Amino acid sequence: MKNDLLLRVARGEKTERTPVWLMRQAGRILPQYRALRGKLSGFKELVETPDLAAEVTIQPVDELGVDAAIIFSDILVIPEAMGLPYQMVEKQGPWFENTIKSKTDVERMIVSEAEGVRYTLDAIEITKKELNGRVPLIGFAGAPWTIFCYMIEGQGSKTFSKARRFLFEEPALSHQLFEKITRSTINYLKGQIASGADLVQVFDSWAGILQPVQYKEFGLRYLQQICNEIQEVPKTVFAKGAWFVQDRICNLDCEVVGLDWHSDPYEFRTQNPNKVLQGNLDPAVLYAQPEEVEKQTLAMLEWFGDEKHIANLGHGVYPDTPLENVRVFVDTVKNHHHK
Ligand code: 1CP
Repeated sequence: MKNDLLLRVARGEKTERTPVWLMRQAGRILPQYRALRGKLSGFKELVETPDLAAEVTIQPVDELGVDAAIIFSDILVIPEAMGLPYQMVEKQGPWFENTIKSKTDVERMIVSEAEGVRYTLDAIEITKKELNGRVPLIGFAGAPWTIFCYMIEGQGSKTFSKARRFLFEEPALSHQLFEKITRSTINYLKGQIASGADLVQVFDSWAGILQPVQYKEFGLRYLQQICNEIQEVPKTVFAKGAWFVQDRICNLDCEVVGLDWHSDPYEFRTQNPNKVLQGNLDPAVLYAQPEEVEKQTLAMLEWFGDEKHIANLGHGVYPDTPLENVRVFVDTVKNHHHK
């Protein structure tokens, strides 16, 4: 591998500089992406056509010079492989025709093998060939709690109150569903690794909406199961809003912990001196003037320190972010050499 900075840092090694990539880097911020996407029937065609998914996965590496690629897919491929097909509605987001409401619905869900998402495995194989060792390729999946949210709710939501209600009304049935999601996710991540993913990230985007006792019971427990079973490559856990269980997240068997911008980098680093941390600039900073973007990026680098840090945003880059500022963010990290 020509540039293995990300993997060396994930393993805890010292490096000459901090690696950088952006969550949601493959997407609407890039004109090449918008051009290709405009020619297709929709998001799903892109995800399900391996050659095209590989192409957009590599675009940010060519265009921005980031230190990693993340495979172009979505976390919702798992509910679909388990038996709940989704649609991606233009300008609105995901939509599921069927959702989980009863015991029969849970019983109908299958534990998916990795083959259930063959197109993403193929996309990973093609991407690896085309990257030809330029940078590592990150595989990913949604965390069981976040997947559960979509399976119950059937679409995005500010509160996911149906999903939270289900936990209280049907705790035993909820666990049955969590078991199936977790098994499917482990199978899928192992498939991605077998196809060439060099590191995997688990996104728990809705971690922050549960109260701590419940997040421990329905969130962390299954994250732990995933972390314990995936031993082939380094793992990153990104649990957005889960600052209330930060110690427990850091104690998971994962090499890297992703932080959103609610965590104070200096405090978090001081409290967890040995953990590799990823993050955490507020994506809204990238709307500021370029000088301000540079200033805030340098401040972040200083707070985390030169070791055990992977520079990223605290959540996905917003689609209307000026590309020039994305470049400033990436270049500022790349020009900052360690002493
Ligand atoms: O038509 C389009 O281009 C739609 C926009 C889009 C894109 C580019 C969606 C719809 N998904 C994706 C790709 C995607 N999704 C990636 C690929 C690569 C990259 O990061 O560059 C990844 C990692 C995801 C992960 C994902 N999908 C998450 C977890 C990360 C996060 O941002 O919190 C979640 C919650 C989803 C669901 C989803 N998919 C798409 C949307 C708009 C949403 C969110 C819906 C909601 O608000 O609940």
